[in-house]
Amino acid sequence: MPNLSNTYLYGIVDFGYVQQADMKRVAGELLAGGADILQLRAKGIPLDKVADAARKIIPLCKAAGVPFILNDHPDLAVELGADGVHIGQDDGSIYDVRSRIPDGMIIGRSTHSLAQAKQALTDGADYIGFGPLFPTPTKAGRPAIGLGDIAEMEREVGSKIPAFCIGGIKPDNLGEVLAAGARRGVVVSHLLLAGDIVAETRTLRMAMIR
Ligand code: TZP
Ligand code: MG
Repeated sequence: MPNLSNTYLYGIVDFGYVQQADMKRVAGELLAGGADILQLRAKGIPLDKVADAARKIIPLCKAAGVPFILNDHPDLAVELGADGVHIGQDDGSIYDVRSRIPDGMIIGRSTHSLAQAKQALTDGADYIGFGPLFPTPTKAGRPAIGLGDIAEMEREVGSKIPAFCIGGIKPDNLGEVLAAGARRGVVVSHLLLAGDIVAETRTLRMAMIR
């Protein structure tokens, strides 16, 4: 299994912000800026388009030595040779997904509370997402959980598996997220909408490493 211990910034190429024709370029820019993990997220997109984008991104990730994670679609993730699959709370049990993928493939789980984070650890997730910390257009309608549980989540879960805080993280609130105890983060819209994705990714990652 790819080693996730030295990971800080998790980048996501999201069809909600990136056109099919730009997938490869944007993935390349996130990687050039130093993203430590890369996910392809494609909500409501036909599987052939998801596969097409993934096949363009995977060689870039391999060349950069960065794990490639597919959001949803465990069977497609296996077929594509992805390093891992990311599943939400409504995507079935980690146990079930584990039974459908080869040994050594990463399973990431979205969590939206301390209780869900602890449960994901118990269930054998390889990493978690924890949020949304702030309201975000990327997951509209999902209530923000705030920063209050980050420290305990890091103590109880983040000390055992990587835990990526997510949701509305931007340069102007990253300081308070880190001060609340976060050690890793996912940034989607701020990076995908940036004028210079490489520079913005580099800047955020350096701020996370401290
Ligand atoms: N899960 C929880 S919040 C979120 C996801 C996928 C969206 C994060 O995107 P952004 O644009 O960085 O707020
Ligand atoms: Mg899902």
